[in-house]
Amino acid sequence: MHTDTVPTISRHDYQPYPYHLPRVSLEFDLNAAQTRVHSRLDVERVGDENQPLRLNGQDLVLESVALDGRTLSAEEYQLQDEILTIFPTSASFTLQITSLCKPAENSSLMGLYVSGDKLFTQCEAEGFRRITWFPDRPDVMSRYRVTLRADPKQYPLLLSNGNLLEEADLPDGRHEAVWEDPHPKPSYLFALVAGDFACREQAITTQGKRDALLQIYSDRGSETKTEWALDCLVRSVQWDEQRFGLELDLDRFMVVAARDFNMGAMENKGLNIFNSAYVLADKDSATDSAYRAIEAVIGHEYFHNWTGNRVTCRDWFQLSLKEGLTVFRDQEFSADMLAQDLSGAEAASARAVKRIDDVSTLRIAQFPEDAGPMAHPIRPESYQEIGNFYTATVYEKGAEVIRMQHTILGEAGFRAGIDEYFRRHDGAAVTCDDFVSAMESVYIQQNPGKDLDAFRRWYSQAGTPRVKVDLDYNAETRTCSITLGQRNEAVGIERLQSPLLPKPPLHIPFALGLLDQQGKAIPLEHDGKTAETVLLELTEEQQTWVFSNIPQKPVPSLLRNFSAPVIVDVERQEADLILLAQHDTDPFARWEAVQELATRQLLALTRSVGEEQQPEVDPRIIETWKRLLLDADLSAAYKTRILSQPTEKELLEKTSPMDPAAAVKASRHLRRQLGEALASDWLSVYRNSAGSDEQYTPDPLSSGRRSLHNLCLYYLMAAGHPEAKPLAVAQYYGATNMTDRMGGLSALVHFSNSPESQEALNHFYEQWQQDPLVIDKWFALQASAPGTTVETIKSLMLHPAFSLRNPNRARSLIFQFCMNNLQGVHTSEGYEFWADQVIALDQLNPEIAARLARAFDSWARFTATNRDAMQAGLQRIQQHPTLSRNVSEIVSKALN
Ligand code: 0A1
Ligand code: ZN
Repeated sequence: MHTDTVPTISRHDYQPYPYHLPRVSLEFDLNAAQTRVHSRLDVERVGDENQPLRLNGQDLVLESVALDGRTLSAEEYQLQDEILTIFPTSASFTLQITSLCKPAENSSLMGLYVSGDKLFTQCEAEGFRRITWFPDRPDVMSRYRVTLRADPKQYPLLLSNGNLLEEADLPDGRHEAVWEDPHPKPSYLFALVAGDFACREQAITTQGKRDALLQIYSDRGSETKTEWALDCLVRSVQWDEQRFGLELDLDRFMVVAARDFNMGAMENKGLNIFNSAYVLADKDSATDSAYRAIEAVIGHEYFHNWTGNRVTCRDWFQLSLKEGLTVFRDQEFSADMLAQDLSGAEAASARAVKRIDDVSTLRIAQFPEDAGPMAHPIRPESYQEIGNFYTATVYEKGAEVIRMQHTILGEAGFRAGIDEYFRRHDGAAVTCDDFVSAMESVYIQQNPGKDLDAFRRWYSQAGTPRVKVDLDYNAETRTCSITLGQRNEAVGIERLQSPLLPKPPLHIPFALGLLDQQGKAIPLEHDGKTAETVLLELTEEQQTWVFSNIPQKPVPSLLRNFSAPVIVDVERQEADLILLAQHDTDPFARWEAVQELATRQLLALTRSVGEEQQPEVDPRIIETWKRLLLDADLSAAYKTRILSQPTEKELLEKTSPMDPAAAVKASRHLRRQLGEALASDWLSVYRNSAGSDEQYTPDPLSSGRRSLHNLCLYYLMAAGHPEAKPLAVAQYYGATNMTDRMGGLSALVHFSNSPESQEALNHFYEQWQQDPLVIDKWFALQASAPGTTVETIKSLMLHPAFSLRNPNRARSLIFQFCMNNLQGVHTSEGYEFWADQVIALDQLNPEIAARLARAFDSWARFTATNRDAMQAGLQRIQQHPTLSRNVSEIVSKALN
């Protein structure tokens, strides 16, 4: 497939489908080599007469087509370019189609595929067409009845969406199960699973007193690791009832773990299919972060049952309708879980930990995307391959756009908006605009005469807006005026299309606080209320707000809680940042001030990287770090965040031209200096934060303690402290949970290329070789280690445990190296290796290949040597004769 032959699909070309398919009946003769699917579709015309019926199909063998029971001859239908066209003559009819697909040959993991000895499906976005001929688009919603037939020995369990109607043994030795889903759904939410599984289940009663069964299916033997996932699911059900009044609408809700899966998980109606990495956990094999990730993903998929399934997308341009909203909901769920049982400042700090993690993800993954060749609005205008638009922009920025609506409307107003959204659209396939309109109905009540017109532009503009802040203090009038100005430059494709068109202003909620010179919060009068934090709604290019009764020139605390996904431009003295680092009562802004201090220091270091001697770190930074480290009022989890310096990747993004070698060197220098200067403090905090041998739980308090413990070890190792290595060795071998064990092992592997680190790695492999998820960590750790080169990776690829076909394995070794090992990959061999792997992966799994292909999207911003080598890699990929649509779209955009 080549770029010039790939059609571009535009949002404005949407046309409703001219037929309804109220009922779909599917019969599967399941077999890994060849599965036969008989479909029976009840079809009703809704559009004009004489409209042909077009069905999608991909990699299918068509056996027969019958219209109202009469088999059609090949002349009576058209089969071309993956479209089957039928020419019906009546307004309602039934269509029966028999076709074959080949699960064992399907390495794309889309449609029906084999994983181990089991069968799974993945239909979002356009995978259903690999199962049977169908209008594979989200606005065609049907009731499904599904019959599964298979060999009972190989596939004892047969699952699909909805309720199990009957099970029977068949005369030919096979067995069958019949499922019916009472809820109409689009094809992308269809699922089936067949194989031998263990099940852990729990019966629950919902708010509305409905009985339901929650089930987690996993490989036999791993049922000991599904307790946490089930617990997360139970809490997700309760949380959605309490926070959003949304109740489970099914008698049973199933989650099935798959070893081979392209993404995190999939929200198929009543039958979620998960990457096993987001299901399986026990204290010996999963880290605290894995536990939290499972909670987030279980929550996410469960919350889709309403935001995504009950109300779905009209077309794929509306993807953020369900994804942005559902990510926002899972973020809030996780934050509420962290803050459970806490109140006041403690609860705020617990929630801030989650906010900090989410904003860091946004900045690392989404900001660069929004500044690069793949920049797109959260509601894209066009695509060649929709699989390429499951992006940080649609998901994470999409969630920020929802969060801003929450911030503007307040919790109660947002809830009223959500209620209105479901009142209007339950059971329908709708647009992002429909969502904003529901929210707007509440906004108008709150703010007569205003609307969300400027806010809607968040859905159509790409790029990260910049907000410039000017503060003017008048001692005579004791007033402080704050001027906010917004600027949103054209990015990506926008640059090519309309370089001079100014983008109209957005509606930006900007949370602000003012501190006096002693660090005390100044009460602010705004909108008839007095508060420590005010929300300024910037809707024009520039606006000024004046605050009175300000006793002295204040220090502003800006964009509190990251109230909008923007970059703040402001001139600030180090002294102000230090004051905020000590006193800001907004825990997010406080963290931000410390990050800003560290970033300034790091950038100064990158500039002097060529010099003989690297400059000493500003003693005020060390002093700030020390105070925070020893501050008894801060939680361990929060301390870990505030004392972690920005990652090498974040720093790299801020260098211009981008210079990986300088970013790596500066990062290491600062880390070492902080390690050395505070060695005795790191050591004492390390000792005081040691866990006792009491029962492990992944609760926020003890996992916070473990994270701080590991951070101390990390700085001690960075400093080359004489006690560090023995501590790391002792921690590794003496650990009673995976968080401590990984902490010890990564400290060894990252900081000492010593016999001890190799021994520990070997020991780790020996111990855990039976557990694929742990071996993923083993590969990932080596892939990201400082001394790792392309040669190391190539030899790890020859390891018997490596396989390019398993996405988790490919991610743990190849992605980890190409995306996160700046020192290893930013070499000519590194780029060459990357291009080779994109090409190799593309032959197996285009979705995964296209993600790897994006590793150097920002190549044009690098220093000349790096830039030219990356460009050559991209060109080599582009010239490959058999490129998928997925990879082709990515590289052609990157080279444009
Ligand atoms: N809707 C899922 C994401 C997902 C998308 C595509 C997939 O296959 C290629 C799988 C999952 C979610 O948001 O969790
Ligand atoms: Zn989702």
